[in-house]
Amino acid sequence: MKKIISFGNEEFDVLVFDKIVSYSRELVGKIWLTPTEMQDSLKDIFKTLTDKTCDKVIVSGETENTTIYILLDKDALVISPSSDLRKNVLLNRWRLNWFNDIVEPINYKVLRMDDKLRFELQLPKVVLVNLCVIENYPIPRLNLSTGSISAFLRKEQLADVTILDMQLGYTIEQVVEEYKNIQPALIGVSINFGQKQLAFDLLDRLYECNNVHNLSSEIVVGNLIPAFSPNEFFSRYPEILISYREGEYSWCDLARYTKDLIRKSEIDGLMFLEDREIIKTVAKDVDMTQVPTPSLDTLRDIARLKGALTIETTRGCDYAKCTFCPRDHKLNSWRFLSEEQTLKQLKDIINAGKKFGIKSHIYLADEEFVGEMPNGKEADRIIAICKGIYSEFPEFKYDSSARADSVFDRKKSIEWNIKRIEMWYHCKKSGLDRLFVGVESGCDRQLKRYGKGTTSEQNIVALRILTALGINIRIGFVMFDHLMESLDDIEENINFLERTDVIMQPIALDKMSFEDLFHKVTEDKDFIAKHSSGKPIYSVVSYMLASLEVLMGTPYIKIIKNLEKTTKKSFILNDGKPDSNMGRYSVKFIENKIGAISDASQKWIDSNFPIMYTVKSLHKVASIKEKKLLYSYMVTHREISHFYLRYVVNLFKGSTSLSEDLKQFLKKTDSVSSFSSHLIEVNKISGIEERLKSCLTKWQKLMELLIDEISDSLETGKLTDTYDERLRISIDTWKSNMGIWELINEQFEEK
Ligand code: B12
Ligand code: SF4
Repeated sequence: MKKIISFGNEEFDVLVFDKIVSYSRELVGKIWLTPTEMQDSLKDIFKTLTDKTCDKVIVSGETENTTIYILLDKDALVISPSSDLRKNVLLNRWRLNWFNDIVEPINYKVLRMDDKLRFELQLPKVVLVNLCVIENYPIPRLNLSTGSISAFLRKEQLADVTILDMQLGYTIEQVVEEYKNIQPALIGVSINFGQKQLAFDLLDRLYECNNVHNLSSEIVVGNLIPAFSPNEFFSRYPEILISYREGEYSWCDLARYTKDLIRKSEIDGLMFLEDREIIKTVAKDVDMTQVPTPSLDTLRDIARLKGALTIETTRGCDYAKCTFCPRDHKLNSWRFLSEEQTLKQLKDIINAGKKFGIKSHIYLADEEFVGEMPNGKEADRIIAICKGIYSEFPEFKYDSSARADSVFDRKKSIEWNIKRIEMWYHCKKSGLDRLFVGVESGCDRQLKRYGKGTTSEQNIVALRILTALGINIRIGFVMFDHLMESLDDIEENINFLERTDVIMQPIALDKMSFEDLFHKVTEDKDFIAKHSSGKPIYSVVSYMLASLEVLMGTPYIKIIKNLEKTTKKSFILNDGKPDSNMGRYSVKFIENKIGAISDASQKWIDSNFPIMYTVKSLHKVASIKEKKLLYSYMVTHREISHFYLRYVVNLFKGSTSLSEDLKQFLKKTDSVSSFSSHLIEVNKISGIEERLKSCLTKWQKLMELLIDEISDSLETGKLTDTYDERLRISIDTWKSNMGIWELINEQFEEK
């Protein structure tokens, strides 16, 4: 006998329902689809299968608990294709024990609508905007700020979220148009370093829309910049809401607030103005066991733009002692996803990425990938994740980052150190393609100022261990800092970077135990000499010639402020006020000459940043052959930058002829004599700035050779550009800016 189900005053064969459920399962498996796309598709399939037009379809939830609500007359057909409907968060808010008489897991159920269910199903519309200064970051990466908040809201079934990511080409105008169309209850803008002016442009337009079109959306800003400078936002926009720290709980509360379920003062982690006073509510740490896979709505566009995938497996940092790192917004507590969650999220992203031809290569964005658990269990956690990865995804590759003392630490036991080697071995085996190591300096005095808790010797051993395990490394290096007293510190750094006995050849571990390897790389000079790769350290520096950014809220700015008090001199420029666009202070170097060299180096970085960032971003997603070529360009750029600094330091130390290492390098481009003559000429220039400008212009000629080579490769088809020619544009821009020496972020200072 046919089994019949009543739904919306109609009778349906149960087989029809089974078909709807099975179609729904297939659809929600496409985790990159937006709820709106799923809704439209479900409306059509319902019509095809039943010949009826439903009143409305609502899709809510995320990967695991995506739920479909098909509304017809007074009923709702609720389908939860991949999880037990009895656990549905929205229905459990509706009525706690609504499934009391149902003992087995179910995937769908027809429910009679009442006012409370109708109220729960009114999901406030939320728009989340990720800003981007596209000239600086032409290649996108999955944005986790908006993706994490969106996934959390969907998982809790509290809002209907749309993500607008300017990395994908949205202009302010288009964001405003979408805002007018969607008319959300809440719009959130994520404001990162360098995006303040862009944010103001957008916020001005949004408030204007609210006035002109009578919209009543609450406007919320979050991420680092508003958290660093709330006053500035409040003085410009007194009605704005600022979310500080993690946004997940704030947004859930904001959604409840729009439905009058809670008061503003009960919203987690929020700042707002009341009677001209800033009210700041408590921000709870997000429970990591509840953190879902970030929303992948933008995945298809990221694939189109050859962008990269990224994910966080941990949050925060409990080392928290680096003097240049502000911890207020990003938290001192280290929390982690469980092994199962990590593997599940990786699987979601890899599988979805594959559908659109994105390589199985993920960039882990963790602040502190390794972390610390009681009894050194953090190494076991990572080993378990690695084993999960290589048993399930043998092709998988990922990049991550770590501090040097997460690799090697003489203060810890030998067993601890050997276990770390084992851990990094498993990381390599599970596809760790590149590890970014926060080395920061090759000079112990500077390392102390940076609060790294490491020595240059420790950095060297850590790099030897990693490279001996066959792990590709990149290192973070902050060449200049404001408290640097002499050129000797820079020279020490340069000598460190030129060392060729640190990056090792990969060692076959089939005949050597982890313990043996530990002793060999820490004690055996002959072994080290025999197995060194001969590559200089500068070839693996991520950003060459960087200066310390004295960020707001850091121990470093406190040291400077103390120095001002004790010396009664002022070092902080702009009347002691920070640049709230970059969340940092402009600080005078205690040694003028070093300040001038740092300034010129920053101009060098900025003139090359957009093109090299594009090369770097394309390298992340290129085929093996193109990857090699792009990588060689990155190394050449590093090499030119390194020797530029060697040249400048030698010049300022009074040298009148080229040093041996410089000659060796310049021979490659046949330019020894031209640089020898330049050195003589530049020595005649008296002003520091003029001398440096002359050096920059001279060395830019070598960069030009590199840019021409990149351009040739593009023209001859050795390199593939993005579909909208972002590399070509970067090359042309570089060329047209030749000889113009200015700082990128000055262009975005408030006008
Ligand atoms: C990717 C990245 C970059 C990219 C940016 C790429 C791009 N296209 O924009 C690059 C490499 C260019 C970069 C550069 C810099 N970065 Co960076 N970067 C990161 C990284 C690794 C990942 C960011 C991320 O995805 N986070 C994960 C998401 C979930 O966290 P989130 O963005 O903070 O979002 C949460 C909250 O902020 C909040 N929230 C965010 N947006 C919104 C919006 C609204 C409306 C609301 C309500 C809430 C909210 O809720 C979110 C979920 O909880 C972080 C490390 C990290 N794990 O955060 C460092 C990090 C943000 N960078 C940092 C720094 C210092 C920089 C630099 C200044 C220099 C440097 N040392 O690298 C430069 C500045 C760039 C410039 N000149 O403009 C620091 C920030 C300092 C701090 N502790 O506060 C971090 C934390 C790394 C660190 N520990 O040192 N960075
Ligand atoms: S720089 Fe990295 S290790 Fe240092 S305090 Fe910040 S997050 Fe922690």
